[in-house]
Amino acid sequence: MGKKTALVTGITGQDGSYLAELLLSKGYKVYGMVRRSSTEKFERIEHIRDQVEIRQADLLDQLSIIDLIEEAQPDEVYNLGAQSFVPTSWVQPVLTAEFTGIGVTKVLEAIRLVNKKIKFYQASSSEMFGRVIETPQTETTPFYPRSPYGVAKVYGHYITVNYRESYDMYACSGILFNHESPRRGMEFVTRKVTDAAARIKLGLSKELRLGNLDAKRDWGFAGDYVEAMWHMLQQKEPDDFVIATGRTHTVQRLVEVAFERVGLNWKEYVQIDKKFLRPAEVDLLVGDCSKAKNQLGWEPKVSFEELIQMMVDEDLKRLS
Ligand code: NAP
Ligand code: G4F
Repeated sequence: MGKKTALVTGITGQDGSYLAELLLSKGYKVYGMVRRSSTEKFERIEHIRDQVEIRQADLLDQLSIIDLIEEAQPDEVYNLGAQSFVPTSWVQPVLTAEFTGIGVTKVLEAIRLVNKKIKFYQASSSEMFGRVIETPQTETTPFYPRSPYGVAKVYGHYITVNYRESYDMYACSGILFNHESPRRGMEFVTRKVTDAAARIKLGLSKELRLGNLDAKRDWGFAGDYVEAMWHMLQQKEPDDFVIATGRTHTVQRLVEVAFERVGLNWKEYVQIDKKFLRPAEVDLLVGDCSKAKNQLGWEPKVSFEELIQMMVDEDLKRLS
């Protein structure tokens, strides 16, 4: 078989960069879709930029996606592009719905029009479980989203299922629990904490202001999670999978691990700031990834403690 081709939306994001690396290592030709910006934001893919075909298109613009899929003729499309920060989804609920929800239909419609045989991956989210109905959460746990972002992801999830069932397309959703890395955006809580711990250690900052320390998340390593995305598109039949570690920790525990890594007592530096509380919170997430283990042979490799220590160490290196 010849070289496979993949198209990745959201290639400039955390997951897009790890997935592009993985696909290149497997010998794929990789197209990356980026939206037009007055300044380029390619930091995460700078090291592989000459190996990927970057093209401009936008999840808000149907024709641009059709044109790109026609040009790339991909075997696989990974739809990672989204407005992915939960608090922003209350500030820009309509835009979030358009990028994160309707954008999925635009990509599916483009595939249906150009070539129904193209395999499709949708970046679904544990945020869809929201106010959880059962614990741990599995592929059959009912959704109860708690943010406009979560609602948009539920739409994206079900439209993916619907295209699979309506048009016999190979369309899969990965229901991924929180996954982080040294490339995580600065506003997400893990990176905000590891960056602050490093800054305080180096004397560049004096305090860290946070919201809800009691929220619990199932945090894994993004590098592990993109492998699961790829596995989902290599199966005989399309299906949906929960991708998680099965362990959950509070935000406070995250803070403890990060500050322990730099030898500081977090209580001396962390302040609670109401501005970081959300209109509706997701209190607890913990996933059961047995189906992915059994059917995909996928398992997380990096533990929570290793992940946070890796992020602190990288932030220290960058800031030193
Ligand atoms: P991220 O770092 O925020 O990256 C999002 C990407 O989407 C960026 O490349 C961004 O481009 C692009 N994008 C945004 N709006 C777009 C538009 N209108 N047209 C084209 N591209 C657009 O997110 P991530 O953490 O890598 O997550 C990847 C996907 O997985 C997202 O769909 C996210 O919602 C989902 N997800 C993430 C997690 C997690 O814990 N990380 C868990 C479950 C699901 P710019 O660089 O131009 O902003
Ligand atoms: O890091 P977060 O902003 O991630 P959140 O909201 O769980 O969403 C992430 O994971 C989802 C998967 O479940 C993805 F779909 C989504 O795209 C994104 O990647 O917040 C985690 C927790 C929340 O409970 C929040 O209230 O941390 C709590 N938190 C406490 N203080 C804070 C802060 N979160 C942020 N961002 N900033 C704070 O100062």
